[in-house]
Amino acid sequence: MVDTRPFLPVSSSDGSNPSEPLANRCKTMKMRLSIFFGLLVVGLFAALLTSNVTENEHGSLASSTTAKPEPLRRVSRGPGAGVSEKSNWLFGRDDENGVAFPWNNSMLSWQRTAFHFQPERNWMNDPNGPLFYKGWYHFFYQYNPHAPVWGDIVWGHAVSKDLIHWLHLPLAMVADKTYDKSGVWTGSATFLPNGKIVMLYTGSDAQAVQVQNLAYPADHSDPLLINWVKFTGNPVLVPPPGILSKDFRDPTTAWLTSEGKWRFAIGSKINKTGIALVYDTKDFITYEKLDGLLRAVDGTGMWECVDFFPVSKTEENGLDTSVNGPDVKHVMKVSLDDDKNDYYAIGTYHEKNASFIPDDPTIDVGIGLRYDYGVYYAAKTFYDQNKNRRVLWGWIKESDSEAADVKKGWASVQSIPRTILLDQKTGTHLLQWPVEEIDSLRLNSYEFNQVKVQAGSVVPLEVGPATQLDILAEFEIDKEALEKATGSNVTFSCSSSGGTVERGALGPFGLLVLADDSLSEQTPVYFYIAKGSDGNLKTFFCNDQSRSSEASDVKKQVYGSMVPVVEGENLSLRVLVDHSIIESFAQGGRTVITSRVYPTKAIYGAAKLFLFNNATEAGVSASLRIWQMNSAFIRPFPNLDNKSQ
Ligand code: DQQ
Repeated sequence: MVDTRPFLPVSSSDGSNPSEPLANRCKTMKMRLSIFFGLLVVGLFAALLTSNVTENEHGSLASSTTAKPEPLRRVSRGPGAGVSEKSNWLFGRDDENGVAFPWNNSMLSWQRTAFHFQPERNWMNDPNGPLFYKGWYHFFYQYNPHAPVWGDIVWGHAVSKDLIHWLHLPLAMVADKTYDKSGVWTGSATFLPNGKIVMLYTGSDAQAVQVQNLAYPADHSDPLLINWVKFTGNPVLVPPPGILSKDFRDPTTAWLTSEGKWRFAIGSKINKTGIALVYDTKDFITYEKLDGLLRAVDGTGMWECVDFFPVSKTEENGLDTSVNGPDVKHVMKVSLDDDKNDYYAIGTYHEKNASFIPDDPTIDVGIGLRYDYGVYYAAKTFYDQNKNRRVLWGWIKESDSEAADVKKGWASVQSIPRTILLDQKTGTHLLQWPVEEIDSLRLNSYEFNQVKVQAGSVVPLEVGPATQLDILAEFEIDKEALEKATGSNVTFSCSSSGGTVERGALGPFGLLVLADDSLSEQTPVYFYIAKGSDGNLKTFFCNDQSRSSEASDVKKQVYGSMVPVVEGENLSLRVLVDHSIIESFAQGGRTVITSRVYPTKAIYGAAKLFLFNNATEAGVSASLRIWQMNSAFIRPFPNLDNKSQ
């Protein structure tokens, strides 16, 4: 039976100790008052500093004073243009509107991330055509240069030497042709054997028909790849018979067949069945549509941003997209337009009939495993020939209201690029891990060894301001409690649970991230172990946003899923905290959750970190290494004469 009483912080509510001598208590009171006034002055100063925000292109400002609550309107963005909904609907029903929290400027300014990729302003969505060329990592992305909402989509472009510090370049492609007049949508890069690059992308044409177009760098000797040429024969592909004009988008990177042709997939649907069409080409000018499909799964709806790549069964490195053979498995990923999540399956690619067969059809693509159980969509990998690894990018949208995005003048971030490998221990999962370059942002570190966290307790971790952190943690659970706990056939799931207030014998326990001192705001990142009636243990990894903010106009779900724990492994997690984003990785990245959170109090110096254990029986012991994280340099490329097209 679970106990659903909320757990309490270990200290009493005002924090004073009645057994303390009066003189000490007065001294403590004086100290608190000076700290309070000190913080007040710092807070006012921060508000003053941040009140000078530039006007966005719609003329709206993040106001420096607390605004009155305003009603929020539901606006649809995307489906009218034939693409999935890009607007956040925070409140349940179609006719239901909510009220905006009176966000002030210092709260909104705090939300901007410090080491995740973001354009300087406005809206961003899918990653496009990532690649490494002549010493530079290139990142292209879906971008609205005019507003912090989806629309007017073109390709933004930035370069980096290390995937962490970025320099913004002029737009790579704008909507200037009839075949992409309504938007330069998602696409992928392919390297030809001569080292040249071709980019296939979807154009939403003047009639909003989805077509595929070819583009290539104007000057391959330019390491920055600033100028792009669109092929004069565009569009190279139009929707084939039987495919609706708005269901044909997002070509993958092409891979070589043994016959020496290039092959790639495009997402679509027929009725409610998600499908991936396959094309062959010798020259990227003429194309042959193959009869079969790479894969089709009933009931999954439109497939966006299909990704298809090999992973090694034996090695710890990534593979070029064209590699195949007995030591290789294939991964197919689809972004489901219907539920806005990225799903993958591991299986075998059969070149002869150009099909992908999942190892386990019960967890086929679109109905089984997800890359990330939080906010993460339209992801795309590329083979990084510089470091012999496959790198995954993913779009992390906002979980607040569009009105708040307009006030702050920006919307969306990209995940920290992640290396992606087959988990050779389980063979059933992928492992995602922040690229090693992120470690270069680590500043001073704090170590905590074997901290005992009793059932029903909270332990503060003194690490200074807790808004930019890299946390590595391992948990050992009391063995006796594990054995003693009675099993039950009640099934657990993070998303339908009550979050951390739902207590079981063996969990939840983990970290309280972005929490204020009184714990009135907190985002728990945690494990929950459920014992079945057969005595088997199942471990879940969850993220509870229900108390992440006192504001009502933000999403507050409980995210998560099961995480396999292999014999001999401790429970381990890594958490990257960067203002309004929390990326968390369990068991080396077997299960990953990204949350966007918008605290109103647990911000700046008031953001703290705690360990917690809300199990009813088991104690846990935690060992942690925590780094304060530096900010990345993300700014315009210096001294570039603005050569936009
Ligand atoms: N985003 C692009 C489309 C893609 C969608 C449009 C996925 O190409 O299907 O911005 O977020």
